[in-house]
Amino acid sequence: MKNFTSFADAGDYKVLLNKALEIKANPYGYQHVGKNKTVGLIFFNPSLRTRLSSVKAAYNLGAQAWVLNAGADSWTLEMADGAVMNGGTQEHIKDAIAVMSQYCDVLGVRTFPTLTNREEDYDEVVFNKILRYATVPVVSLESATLHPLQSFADLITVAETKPTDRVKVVLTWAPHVRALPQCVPNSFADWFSEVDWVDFVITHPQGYELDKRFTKGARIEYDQSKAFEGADYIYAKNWSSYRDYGQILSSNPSWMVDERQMALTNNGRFMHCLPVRRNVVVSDAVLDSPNSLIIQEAGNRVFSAQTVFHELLK
Ligand code: AN0
Ligand code: CP
Repeated sequence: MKNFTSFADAGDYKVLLNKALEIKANPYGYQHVGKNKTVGLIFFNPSLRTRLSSVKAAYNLGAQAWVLNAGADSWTLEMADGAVMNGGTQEHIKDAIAVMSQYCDVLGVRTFPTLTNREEDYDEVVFNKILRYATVPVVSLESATLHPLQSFADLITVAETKPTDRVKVVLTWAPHVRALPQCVPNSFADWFSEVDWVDFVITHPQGYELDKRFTKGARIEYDQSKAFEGADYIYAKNWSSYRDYGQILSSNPSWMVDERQMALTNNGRFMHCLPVRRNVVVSDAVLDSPNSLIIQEAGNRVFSAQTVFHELLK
């Protein structure tokens, strides 16, 4: 593993998954790997889980971690190549990333999409600059289009709870009041469409089709009830439209995940990456039910990050 930005970077997912389960069973057993090492974490957007689980993951490995909230804590960064910097920006991303690489052995970076310029977002213009200027391995803490540490934690969660060898996993769109990125569903599809013991189905209203690059031929079912039939796992997430880029096309409350839909599943477990708007995306009853995996899933963010840092530091 050189960098960790997508499913493709994970190599053989079965090997990585087994390593994560091994690390989870013995979280402090790899401290020789992180000894005298530093994990740097830079955030261009807010975070609760990614920030704290990455710090905890570094500590578990015996490494130190620092966090920089770009813009808020540092100089205002210029992204444009060749810019004449006589305006508001104070430091070029080229210099900032090269300098931060001097202060760590792995660099985690969170960027976010514009949701207005699809080409720029899907070309990962900002993240690719960071990959170009970093001189240490880079881990995506969520880019403009993907959130691989989340999907890896989701895979760990399904693997350790699955009731049968084969399981049906359904990714469902759900309503939200703001236009959100496609990162989490893109990434979930990027990973789960590849898992050979998962029957993967995506359900959403018309117009919410994700980029085929990530759905990779997964079954799409426009009837949410039909999709939920027999499901072992329901993974809810809102996203804005990829086709009508960044737009909210529907706020149909009947897509909110409630006990009514969960009753159609095979005693289905509920998952969400969090943060979640309660009683907009999913009802309290589902989130607080014994079948809700949301806290275990968030807990597994430590082990997805720890496994990836382990691979990059070892
Ligand atoms: C973000 C998103 O939808 O991508 C972060 C999720 C991990 N969520 C919100 O902005 C609410
Ligand atoms: N799930 C997730 O990445 O949460 P944060 O945005 O709080 O890091």
